[in-house]
Amino acid sequence: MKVGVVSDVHNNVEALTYALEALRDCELLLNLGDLVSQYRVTPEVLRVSREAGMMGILGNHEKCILSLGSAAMRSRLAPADLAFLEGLPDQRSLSIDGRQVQVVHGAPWDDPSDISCSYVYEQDVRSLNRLSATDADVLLLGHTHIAMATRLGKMLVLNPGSCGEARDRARRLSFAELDFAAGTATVYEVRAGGPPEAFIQTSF
Ligand SMILES: [Mn+2]
Repeated sequence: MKVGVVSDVHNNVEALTYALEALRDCELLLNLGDLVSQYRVTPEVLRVSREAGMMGILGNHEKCILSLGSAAMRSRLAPADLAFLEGLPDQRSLSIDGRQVQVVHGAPWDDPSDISCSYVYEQDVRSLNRLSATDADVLLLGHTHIAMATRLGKMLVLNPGSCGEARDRARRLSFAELDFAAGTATVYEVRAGGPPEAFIQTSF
């Protein structure tokens, strides 16, 4: 099965639409959270995500919108959009082609009741050591807006980067595709006016 992964879209409908077009062969589409932003929700991004049948989780921005202090923000949302956000789980555990896949926004140990999420960077040995306790074949995470693919024992840890708000040095927007039959994971850069370009490729 081919699985498309986007994270941290932050209302960027144009980049999400680009990624969905590139991922059109995928049978499953995942969104790792922060589809919208804490102080701004573009209904269009929710519509595009829903129409594509994306399976999502909460990011810290959605958790903030759903928290006690954001009643004013919630009152501005269409009921269906609010219900959509309320229906998102904090994490997901999936079985895909016989492999265990854990889907989180920041890190598996994040507290669902806390709106802050952990940042896991490739250079952060302490966090990576902590991740190695995760019982999964593939761990998908986002939040840093920086793409990463690293192996911890048998587990692939993959961050597709942000498909909406670039924060890496190359100012890249990106998304990922995992081919579970071939055992390959690829992170692609969104390139305006052209086809996506792979910049991380690994096997799992
Ligand atoms: Mn985030």
